[in-house]
Amino acid sequence: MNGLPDREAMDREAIEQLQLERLEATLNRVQRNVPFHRRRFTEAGFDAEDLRSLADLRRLPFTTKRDLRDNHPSGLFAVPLREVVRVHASSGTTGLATAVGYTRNDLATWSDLVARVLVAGGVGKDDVVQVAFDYGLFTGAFGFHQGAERLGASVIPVSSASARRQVDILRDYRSTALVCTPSHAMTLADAALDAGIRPGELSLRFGLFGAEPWSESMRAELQAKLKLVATDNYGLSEVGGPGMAGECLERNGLHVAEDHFLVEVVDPETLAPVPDGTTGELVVTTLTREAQPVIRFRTRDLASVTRVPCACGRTFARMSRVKGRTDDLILLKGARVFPSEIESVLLEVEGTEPHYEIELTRGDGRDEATVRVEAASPGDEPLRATVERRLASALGVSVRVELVPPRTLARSEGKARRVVDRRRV
Ligand code: DLL
Repeated sequence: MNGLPDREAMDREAIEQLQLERLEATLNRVQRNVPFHRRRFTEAGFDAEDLRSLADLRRLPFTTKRDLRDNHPSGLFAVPLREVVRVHASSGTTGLATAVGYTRNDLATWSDLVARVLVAGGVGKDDVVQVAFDYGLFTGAFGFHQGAERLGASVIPVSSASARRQVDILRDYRSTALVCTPSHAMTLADAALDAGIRPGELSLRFGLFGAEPWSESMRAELQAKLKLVATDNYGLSEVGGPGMAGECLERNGLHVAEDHFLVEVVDPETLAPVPDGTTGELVVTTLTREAQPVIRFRTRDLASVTRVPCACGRTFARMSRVKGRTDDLILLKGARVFPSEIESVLLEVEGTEPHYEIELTRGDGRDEATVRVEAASPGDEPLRATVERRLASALGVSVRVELVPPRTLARSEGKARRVVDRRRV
């Protein structure tokens, strides 16, 4: 299959040579076919023919979500509409969802890339893959569906059935791999427990979770509750959806498909590149997308990248877990807090459940945060005080904690909404 281990184990020089060739082709194509990019190149005094090294890419301006919105839905297409065979869209968490087009070749590449992520996460052609993402404009379900089919696995497209029904399907169809968001996996784990189904009764072996931030403690919890090996995978619709990066079984960073994507990490304020290992904003350039290439797209996701080869033999750069989004950052009494940091603490404290919500309010001109977390004994005052103390010491700022009875916080079927911001209401 195109792009399985030999490609993923290329040496660095060969990777960079391939990237340069593909970048040259991409820049030439967008310069020729997309007025937006042509104008930006001219403004920067850049001609695609001048590209000599990967570093020359830095001469080009960044593309932002705003640029995609201004050109929605098809203004950034680099091919005529008749060559676009599929359209998906971003989830629109931070405003207007923008369209993403695919040519026939884009769909084939996408399937290969997701198949790679599945293989890296332990899945093979004998597996039964239950896809519990919502089928629709969201890229997650179709991406994994096609990737699993490409691999030759059996696909169960459950989409968004009720949690109880999904658990029955997990059991009855003996699904061996579960693909969804980590928060949804947690909902399924609880639903299994409620239905009196012990994890051992399920046939699950691998969980491929992504599309939202999660933590190592959440991984530990999911692995224990569902008796599977859980890997993280990352992507965004603007670059095609899932398939951009995924963990191998070492679970030590997400391998970026560097033959199809070029990643940079920049300081989100100065936009200057940061060294490997330093957290910054991830910037992505697509190297093979035909319908809608993106050039230096600012993802707003914060992560670091390392190019140290992995113990699994893959040489592609690895990105860290996404630490948060630049726009998720909560500024609380001068401290900078990410929801994922709160999650890590909550999951470490014995007695609380991995279901929580952070409510932000403004009282007396000051921002306040209330963390609501489910607990089996919501009246347990010492437990509440412990959580408050642990959060204060981890975050460097105090937040109010409320324990609420199990199953009282809203469950989402797709991406979890952890932060309820009432400051602007
Ligand atoms: O969420 C694509 C995807 C589908 C990835 C299925 C993985 C699995 P969007 O809806 O455009 O695309 O949302 C992209 O979700 O910029 C991140 O902020 C967040 N995100 C995606 N994967 C992860 C992850 C899909 N593994 C946005 N960890 C991205 C943290 C993630 N955040």
